[in-house]
Amino acid sequence: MKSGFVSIIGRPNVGKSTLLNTIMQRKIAIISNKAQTTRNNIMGIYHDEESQIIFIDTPGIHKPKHNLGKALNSKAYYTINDVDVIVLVVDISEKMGTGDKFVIDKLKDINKPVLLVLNKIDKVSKEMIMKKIKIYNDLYDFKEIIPLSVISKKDTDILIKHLKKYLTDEIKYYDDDYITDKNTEFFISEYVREKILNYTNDEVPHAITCITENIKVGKDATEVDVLIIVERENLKKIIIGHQGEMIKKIGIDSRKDIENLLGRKVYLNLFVKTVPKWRDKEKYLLEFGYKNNE
Ligand SMILES: Nc1nc2c(ncn2[C@@H]2O[C@H](COP(=O)(O)OP(=O)(O)OP(=O)(O)O)[C@@H](O)[C@H]2O)c(=O)[nH]1
Ligand SMILES: [Mg+2]
Repeated sequence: MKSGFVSIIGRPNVGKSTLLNTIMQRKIAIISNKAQTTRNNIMGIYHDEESQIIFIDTPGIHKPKHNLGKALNSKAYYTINDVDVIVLVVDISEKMGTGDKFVIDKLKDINKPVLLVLNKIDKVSKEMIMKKIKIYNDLYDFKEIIPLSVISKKDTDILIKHLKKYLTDEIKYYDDDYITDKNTEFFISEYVREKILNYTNDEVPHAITCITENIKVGKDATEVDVLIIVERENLKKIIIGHQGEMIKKIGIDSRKDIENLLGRKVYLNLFVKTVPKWRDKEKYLLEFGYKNNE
């Protein structure tokens, strides 16, 4: 038995959470095409006959513009010191910029194996892949550079194979049926947040927070209350939509995910509340984060 802790880091929107979900073959982390989708470090524990790999998906590292951004960055950095191996994910279809160098600089002080995943190869040519491998090779002493598409299970299997070379522990840390550190409340509120991110435009900021307030298990169904907090009245209007169309759509799709998670019928109640300057209230965030995540 080989085991170890692996942190998945990188800039926003490169596919870190998609990677975790493909490896785990289930929806552990929510995904959107918008930056800063992930707000918490989320653990996904991969088990097979010969190994146990504890993955930690992290918020995208970026130049912070506000307190929430700073808090997200520090969550990602924190894991770097705490794990055995680091998987750095980059989007191969994007031009390398100061943001990538910013992340790689953070790795220079630590003495741990770093594997580079060049993700989204489905979007680029073979020549581009070769070119990028060379560029990154010159930039840092990566243990492995693996071009792949994290949407493909076959591709992530290749990553797992490489990772196993760098696992040094021989302890089984968790039971076979333990797959994540997050609870049901967390997943429910995240599923709702995912639908909001997917259905609304960029004018809806990422500081939207969803909180699972109540889960009532009934005889035939489970009733769930989720509170959506926004900063401004006009955002509340957007989320509710014309004649409640938007909130209805968010509700229907979230409910499907929640029913999948709980394996039974669900009645979902969504509430929207405006709390001005929500983004500045980091204390609030941490408090609610605590409620939802620990
Ligand atoms: N074409 C293509 N798209 C991908 C691939 N992997 C992820 N994506 C898309 O990239 C977008 C971002 O994916 P996420 O997994 O949410 O990215 P992330 O790195 O977790 O982003 P943050 O949580 O914001 O840091 C989504 O729209 C995904 O569907 C891939 O291999 N190919
Ligand atoms: Mg993510």
